[in-house]
Amino acid sequence: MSVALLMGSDSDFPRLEECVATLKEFGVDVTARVLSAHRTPDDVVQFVEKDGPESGVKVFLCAAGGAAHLAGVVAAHTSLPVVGIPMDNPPLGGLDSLLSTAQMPGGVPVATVGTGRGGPVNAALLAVRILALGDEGLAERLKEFRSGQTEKVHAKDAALQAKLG
Ligand code: RP5
Repeated sequence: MSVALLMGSDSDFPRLEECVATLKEFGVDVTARVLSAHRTPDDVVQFVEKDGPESGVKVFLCAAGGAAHLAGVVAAHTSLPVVGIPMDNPPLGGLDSLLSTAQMPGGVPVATVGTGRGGPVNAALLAVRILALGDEGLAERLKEFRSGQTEKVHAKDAALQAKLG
């Protein structure tokens, strides 16, 4: 079982490194590819319909900016879950990407995360949650991650209280 992280351009990758790191932290295999809905449409279909599933891909994460149609095109060619990651590119800052990724027609779902730093991490965590439905070990690691996150916030709150006296 693995996750495919598709991006419209290599210029997206620096903002997706945390997504890859999060998947790796959970021990989830990830295949990252530059595949563009507009510039390499045939390659997208080849990967989504054939190469990806044959190599064990169960969830597609699709990052694109501007006229961000990658996630929608992927969703049109698969029944596997698709998570869209809108990139916060200039000149419009990501609202363009967010709307073009999220506003899918009924019947072709794309679960869209937010723009900005949290989006790529949340996309990875959604993929982990989906895979954890059929993997007890992964479900356990997810539980530990959530407890660790809670503890970190408690520690930050305690530090703030100590600082304020
Ligand atoms: C989108 O166009 C890509 O996902 C990227 O966010 C944006 C710009 O791509 P480049 O011109 O940097 O290749 O398709």
